[in-house]
Amino acid sequence: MYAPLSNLIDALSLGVIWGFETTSSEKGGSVKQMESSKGKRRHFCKTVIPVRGCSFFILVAILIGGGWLAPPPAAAGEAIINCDAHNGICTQSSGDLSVSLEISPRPVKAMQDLVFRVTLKGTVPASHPHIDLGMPAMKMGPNQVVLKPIGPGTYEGTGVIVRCKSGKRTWFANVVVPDAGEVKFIFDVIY
Ligand SMILES: [Cu+2]
Repeated sequence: MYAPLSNLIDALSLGVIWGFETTSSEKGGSVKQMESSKGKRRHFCKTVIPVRGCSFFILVAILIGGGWLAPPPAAAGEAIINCDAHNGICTQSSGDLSVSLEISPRPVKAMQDLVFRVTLKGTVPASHPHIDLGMPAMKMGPNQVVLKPIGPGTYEGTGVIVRCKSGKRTWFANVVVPDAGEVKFIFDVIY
């Protein structure tokens, strides 16, 4: 949603740096050291391109720069990965609740039985937690992992992460703890 704005800012800063460097390398003593940045830009326009097209040139540069610097559309809505599930246990807190998630076997692959182990600290849930699996900014259909207690504050259940037709590999496991909160682990899987 905010990509066009950030592209514009990127393009503007790139244009300013480019203009500044071009001016600096070309001034060769003829341009005074203390001139304002506005003066530098005018100098850049006069030397590099005819004055008349300067504003238009800058506008076009911004548009082209924005296009070149734009991340692929796929990356725009991507959530930030906050768990390296291939490496071991991930832990997150929400208020008094501390939630650890371990997925095995590792590395974590799609289309195979996975064991999800959740360990809670600081909160005794009203009932057993569960996990909702999904993909950021995508509707993948319900995929819930039922968890059963295997020890004090520790729960386990099995589930399968499917292969997304889009080719994206970023999934989340939203651990829902009844009456205590929820924590979302975002991680990459292997297809
Ligand atoms: Cu998907």
